[in-house]
Amino acid sequence: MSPASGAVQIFLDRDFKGASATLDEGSYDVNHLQAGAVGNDAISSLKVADGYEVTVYKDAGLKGDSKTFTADAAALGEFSDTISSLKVTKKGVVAPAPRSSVPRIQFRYPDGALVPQDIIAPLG
Ligand SMILES: [Ca+2]
Repeated sequence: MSPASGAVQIFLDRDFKGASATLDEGSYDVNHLQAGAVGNDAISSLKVADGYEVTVYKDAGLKGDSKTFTADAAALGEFSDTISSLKVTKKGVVAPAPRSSVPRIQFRYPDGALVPQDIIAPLG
């Protein structure tokens, strides 16, 4: 199944029951969870939309033991009621290649100031 909307749906109870919250792509820290309907150390099941994955962490700040889910999970095992932060990403997205191979051409503004490298380097 897929969430009705958003990339990931989290639930207070196992088997997709109880209070829930829908999350879009991004990172969520303990304060986000505390402000939501589910809360900190409370997630017990979750749904993941096609093309997304969610990495959950036992501690705040995307730290501590972690596990990545790429599909719906009706129970979270040792992660049940422990999750304090999480990250929702598109599945299979890898970090861009290092830029070390980009030619280091330098440009200057008319006043002589060096244009920052990142502005002129091609993406990826
Ligand atoms: Ca925790």
